[in-house]
Amino acid sequence: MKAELLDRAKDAVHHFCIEKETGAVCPWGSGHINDTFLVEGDTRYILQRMNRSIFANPLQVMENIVGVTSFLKEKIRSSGGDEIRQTLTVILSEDGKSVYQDAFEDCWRMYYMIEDAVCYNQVQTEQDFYEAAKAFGDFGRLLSDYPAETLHETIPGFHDTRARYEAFQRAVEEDVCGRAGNVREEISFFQERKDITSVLGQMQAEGKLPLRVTHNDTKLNNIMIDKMTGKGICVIDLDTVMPGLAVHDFGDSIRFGANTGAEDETDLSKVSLDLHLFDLYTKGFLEGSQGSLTDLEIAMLPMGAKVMTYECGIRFLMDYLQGDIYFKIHREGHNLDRCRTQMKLVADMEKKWEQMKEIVARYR
Ligand code: ADP
Ligand code: GN1
Ligand code: MG
Repeated sequence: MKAELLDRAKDAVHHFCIEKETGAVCPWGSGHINDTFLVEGDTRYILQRMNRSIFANPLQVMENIVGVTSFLKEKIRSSGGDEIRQTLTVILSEDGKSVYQDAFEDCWRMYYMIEDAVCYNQVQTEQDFYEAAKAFGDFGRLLSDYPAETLHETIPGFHDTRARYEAFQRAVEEDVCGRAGNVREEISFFQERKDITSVLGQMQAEGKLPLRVTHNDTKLNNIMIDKMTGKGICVIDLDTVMPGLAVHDFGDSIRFGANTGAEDETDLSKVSLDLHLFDLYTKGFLEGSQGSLTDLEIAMLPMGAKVMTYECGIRFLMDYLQGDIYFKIHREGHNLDRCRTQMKLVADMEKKWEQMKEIVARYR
């Protein structure tokens, strides 16, 4: 990270309504989108510079987050929970806003750090994964009566897989960085499977799959696991809470967490779908959802997993083709490595398709 950005983060800290004396500020976490910092002190905070090329309207993002977290806090309070640890708390800026806008027009926001909790980039124990599943399922259920019409669409067409495919196809044709020639096999892989890009959207358009308030980015590192109890204590990264499909939330967790390798593993022999983890996640997610999903939604969970993996694959490949302008990368070819793990996973899901369906059928 550039020293200049760290200096700006240190400056931003002083524009929030918190105690004057704070400790060190350091880069934090491994998200692909925002610039995240930990602010040390008696009370610890998470400070983020919101990604402004991705979030065209940061104030709308924050309106969603304030709305959803206030709603959740009320539910947590009334069930006797801890509203500071079980959902994010937006710390206001010195002029009472949910963001501080600096001289560069960047928007900074601050939350309490969720203490005594961890998040993982890969499953450490299967129990954690099961608990994450329950918490994500529960998150959807708690928001089932949230007024969806008040939510802004922070990234239009976020999980419109068909539209993502069209954009990918355009990126292949434009080939602005002259990289397409090196990745013909990868491009063909996705083109050959293009039919799956419309399956879920079609079912939604026909009214067969309901639009719900969903998280839309249910990676394992977007949930904090309580160090003492091992429970999924707090769902974080609420930038993309929008109306969406429950099967997408399920699928994105599988894509990331039920992978036997890391999202950016270069040794593809380590990458596969762990059916046992898939089973555990299905169990936990449905327990957390507590009967709020329809039979068809449950039946489509395997499809959610395959589509989300495919979609993420084309997003990584498209970003590689466009010169790595969306996801943060930490090495040359990083997006291509990520794309290849998603391809390997999609192919493995194809092999294990019947087993995935059988597992889900057992929980219906
Ligand atoms: P991105 O959109 O870049 O993924 P996130 O909001 O997910 O940004 O934050 C990045 C990382 O920072 C998370 O994966 C997590 O490790 C950490 N993090 C974010 N918010 C909190 C919080 N309130 N408490 C503890 N850790 C957090
Ligand atoms: C991004 O923000 P983060 O790192 O939790 C992305 C997701 C992708 C994911 C791939 C807003 O998630 O959609 O699935 O990377 N978030 C956004 O790891 O685009
Ligand atoms: Mg994140």
